[in-house]
Amino acid sequence: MVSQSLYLDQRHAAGCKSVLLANPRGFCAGVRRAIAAVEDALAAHGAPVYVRRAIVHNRQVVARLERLGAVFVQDVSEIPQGAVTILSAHGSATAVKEAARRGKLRVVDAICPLVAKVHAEVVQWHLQGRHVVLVGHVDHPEIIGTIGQVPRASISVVGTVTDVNALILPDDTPVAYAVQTTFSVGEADSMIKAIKTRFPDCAGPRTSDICYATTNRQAAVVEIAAQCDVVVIVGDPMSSNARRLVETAIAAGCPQGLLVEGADDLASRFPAAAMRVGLSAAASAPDEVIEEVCAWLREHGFGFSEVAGTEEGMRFRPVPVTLPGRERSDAAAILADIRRDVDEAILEAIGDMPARSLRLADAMRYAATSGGKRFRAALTVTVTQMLGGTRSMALRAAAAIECVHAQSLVHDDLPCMDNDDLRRGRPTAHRQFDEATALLAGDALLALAFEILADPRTHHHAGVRAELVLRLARSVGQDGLAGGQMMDLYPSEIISSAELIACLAGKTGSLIRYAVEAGILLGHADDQCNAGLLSFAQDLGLLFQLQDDLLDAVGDERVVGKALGKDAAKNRKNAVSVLGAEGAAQEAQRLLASCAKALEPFGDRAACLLELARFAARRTL
Ligand code: GRG
Repeated sequence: MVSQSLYLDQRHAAGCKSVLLANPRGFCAGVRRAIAAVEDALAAHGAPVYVRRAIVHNRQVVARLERLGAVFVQDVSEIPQGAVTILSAHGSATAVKEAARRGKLRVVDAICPLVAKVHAEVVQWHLQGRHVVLVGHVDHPEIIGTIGQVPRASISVVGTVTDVNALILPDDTPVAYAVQTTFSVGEADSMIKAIKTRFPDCAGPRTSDICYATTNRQAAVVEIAAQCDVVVIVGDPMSSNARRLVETAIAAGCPQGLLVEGADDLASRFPAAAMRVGLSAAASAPDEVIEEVCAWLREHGFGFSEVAGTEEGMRFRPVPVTLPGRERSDAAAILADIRRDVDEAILEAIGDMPARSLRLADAMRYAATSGGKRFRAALTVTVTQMLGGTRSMALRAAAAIECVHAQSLVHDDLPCMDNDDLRRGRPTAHRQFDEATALLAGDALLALAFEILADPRTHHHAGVRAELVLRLARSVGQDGLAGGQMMDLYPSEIISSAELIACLAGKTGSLIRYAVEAGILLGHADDQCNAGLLSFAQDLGLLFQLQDDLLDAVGDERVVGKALGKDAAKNRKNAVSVLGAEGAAQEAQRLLASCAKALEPFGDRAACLLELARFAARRTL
């Protein structure tokens, strides 16, 4: 850390414009979990799902989820009876849950587990006959939710030491204190002291209520603040933890703190004389917005260095989104379950080595872990497990496959191919970064896929690893993705159904087939099993692309998260233009029946696989 500071000072002495990145910054585990809950609920139940209040305090996050089909409301009374309803990460009062129950809403509670801990403590203190003194901002949703756990007269909110002294309570009242999870660490300390001084019979939580993410982000800002002319915090003005970071920077000796929503906001308010810039981001600020801000600073001549910071290993179990009441989508549960693990495996493989290009790694992470159904990954893991192989090996192969898939999407979106601006509800990689970076990120992801497969951690047997590598090479080359994409870009004037099938089987089917093949290689299959599964994989690949073409013709852009109707607009050949919408839908049903037949010999063991095939046929994103 010392060396980082020295480095910054030397750059400054040499007249360089420098950015010092605070570490950690950006999304915390609770925010990731809450956002994933909305995405998972959309995948499980289809759009719309209703979300009471901002799921986390960030407009860009909310806008992206709206594009995917989430509808945000202020009050549960606005939600139609029976609808899937998500309660925000800040936590909700019991009266809100009661109203949701009366409205027969199907509720998924995305409350941050660390806020839930505070709720539980507050209820306990109340049951023990203590008056609760809650340290926090009275109008913040988290505080409103926490107050709503107990009768109103049994809890008081204090925002300053003056508030503590002004409480109308006898000094010998048995009290207990609780703290808003995003409060300032320093201010909370002095207020807790004041509470204990005034009320000698005072209980408190065993571990701090202020969450690890707030504590770490504030400490990281303190570390850099005194070395900077300005500390820029990326975040939304409605975010409490973002505003605390600005205050923390100023309290720690930086002359100026700037809360910016994104690059445009920074451009309009950036102090022209600033040479030494500190940069951090709220726990609800998305990576792509942080990257946008970094890009602006880079374009304006700033070089970057980063403090070592605290490693954050916090992981929460996903919010369960399967609900009683209507048809339950088991496929959604399988996909949600695999998504976390596969994202982790990809992030680990991309790594975090400071000697490498940060921008390339950022673009790789952006392309490979920003959403996506993880359908191919789910196939590999499901087939491997069905055949008695181990999940950890399957996850590595699945990560490799999703890296290739991400590469193909990045390249497919480039101006020289489909020229798309939106993918998975976010700007495409070349829009978010630039064309050269997107191209290189794709190349690096493809190389990484082979590296993962060739690594002994994927399989102890070199022969199996070689086979995994060889078959992947074939799946992406002339007889696979690249070949299929060429047929798509340069079709014959009159396309036969054989050509159509070859194109679909290449550009989409080959990787889906490979996902199953990888599972076969990692599990233990005999030749007969093998043949049945390969026939299943062949049909599933075609089915998946047929449904994609149907979605392009009749899907909902907000749900799919990308521009639709492009094939018809560009007069491109696809399953719908060749077979007609009805013909394509019938063919999809025929392929689904064929998938089911191929799985019959496996009986119940193949239930998850069959569920994934059904998902491919009815998916809306
Ligand atoms: C891999 C060497 C190499 C070249 C790539 C650009 C290209 C050549 C091929 C394009 C292949 C392509 C994009 C086919 C479409 C496949 C498809 C249906 C994509 C959508 O898949 P989903 O729905 O996406 O699984 P998510 O976002 O859920 O991951």
